[in-house]
Amino acid sequence: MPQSHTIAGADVGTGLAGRPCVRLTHPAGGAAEFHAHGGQLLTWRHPAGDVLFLSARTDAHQERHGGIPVIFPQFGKGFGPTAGSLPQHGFARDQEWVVRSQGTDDAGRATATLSLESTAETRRLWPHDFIIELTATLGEGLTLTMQVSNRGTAPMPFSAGLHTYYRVSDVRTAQIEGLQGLRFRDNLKDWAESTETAPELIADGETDRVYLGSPLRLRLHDAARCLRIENHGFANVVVWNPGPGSDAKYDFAPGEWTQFVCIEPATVFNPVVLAAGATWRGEQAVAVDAARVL
Ligand code: TA6
Repeated sequence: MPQSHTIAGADVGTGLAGRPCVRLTHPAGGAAEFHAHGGQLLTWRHPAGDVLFLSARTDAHQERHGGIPVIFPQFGKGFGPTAGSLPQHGFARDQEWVVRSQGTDDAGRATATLSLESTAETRRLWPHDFIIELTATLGEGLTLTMQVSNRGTAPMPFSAGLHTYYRVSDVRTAQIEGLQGLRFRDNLKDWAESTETAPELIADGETDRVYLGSPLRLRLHDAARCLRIENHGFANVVVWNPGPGSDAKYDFAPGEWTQFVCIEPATVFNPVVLAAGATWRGEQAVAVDAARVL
């Protein structure tokens, strides 16, 4: 991939493990790889540094816990009567997606749309006809728009999310601003509910929380920079880091658990119920600012 980009562009090429991907480039936004495997935005190399975490290990499922895996149609192990009937976080991240279009938009940003449609295999796992269209747009910042349409004749209940792994200089000092006052449920405490009191949350030990009512704006500060994160359409935001001693479990190189925090726009507990023929839309937009001194 070129190191500097003078014009925006989106080209189909090959990425990790020789798999097809679209390479998005923009003079101010850097470069991003959008992979057909899982519909995963795997890397975003901004001129100020990598925004997304990807393990330095290449001997395992390097992409499983890095970049932005797509969650659909179940969050985690699921909730309610259908819990456990699908793989963890659903099947979309394991499917091969199709590159539908790539190019530049009217604002001169690089953009590409990948899609996943129901197949005989997905219908065996989950009895619905659907199409997901995921559009990545790279300008100064990066926007991911997830559109889910119900192509069946019955209502379609689903959960969805963008399991975003942000690279941070050290998770033990990185601060997430914008959660204060929100109710959250803690997966480490049998989903007990409390209110966030911290003006800036530091995930300095194992952390796995679902905040209720997605804030529209968050900031993630670390020693190097500040990220501005906006979520639309999702009901929740999840904050996750597996904490010390977790590297082997998640195929990370030693100490890599300190190098990321997941902040995931998601609809977790109460599924979206999409009427026949209807379309749902969720969006995550991320911009890079200069750091404030921590
Ligand atoms: O989103 C948080 C979470 O559900 C955690 O509970 C943890 O399991 C993590 O995602 C990773 O899940 P994965 O299936 O990708 O190993």
